[in-house]
Amino acid sequence: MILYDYFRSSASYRVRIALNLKGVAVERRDVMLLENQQRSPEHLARNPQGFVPALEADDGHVITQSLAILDWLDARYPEPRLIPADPDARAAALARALVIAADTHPLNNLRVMRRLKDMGVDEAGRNDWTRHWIAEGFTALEAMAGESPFLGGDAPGVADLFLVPQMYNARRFDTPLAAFPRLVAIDAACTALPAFAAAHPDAVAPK
Ligand SMILES: N[C@@H](CCC(=O)N[C@@H](CS)C(=O)NCC(=O)O)C(=O)O
Repeated sequence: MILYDYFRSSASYRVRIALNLKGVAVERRDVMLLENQQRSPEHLARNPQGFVPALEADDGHVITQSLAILDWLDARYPEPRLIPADPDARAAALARALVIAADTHPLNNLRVMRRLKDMGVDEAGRNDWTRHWIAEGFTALEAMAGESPFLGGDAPGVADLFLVPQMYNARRFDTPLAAFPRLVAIDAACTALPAFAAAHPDAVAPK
């Protein structure tokens, strides 16, 4: 399998963690976002949205959207399970993941930042925008976090795979985190695990 990836892409970081947790080896290929390789005809043929990640399965078919990739990995490589089977637990886990996937991360994507720049928003304004929407998402997720060591309960689950990369982004943009003690603790519990550490952007950055 081939993972079309970018070291700093938080959506790709989710998939890297899942692959590591499941012990699935892939070939990583960097799509250099700052060089606009995601808009190349070659990449658009893989993913018409012009995003990473894209996972090319061994039979050559390509899966896009990180949550769809995680769901596919769960079906193909069931252990450890990331998305619970029980309907109530499944809905709760996906709701937490989607706070980040649907309502936080898309607001600070590269294309959104570029659009804000084109509209005359300076770097300070763009960074403020990013911090604002992360804080909004984290405020809700903190209230949804519960008391378990991980968002997934006693073991990492799908929502943890969305939290950790978003926390990395939050720190990159100096987002104040004092209001989110549960999320900070869960992030620390996750990042202490080898599967998360090996997926960190610094661990996979091009040399
Ligand atoms: N909902 C998509 C989001 C993917 C996404 O936003 N990828 C970013 C990197 S984290 C990207 O490729 N951005 C390129 C751009 O904005 O031009 C997913 O979860 O896979």
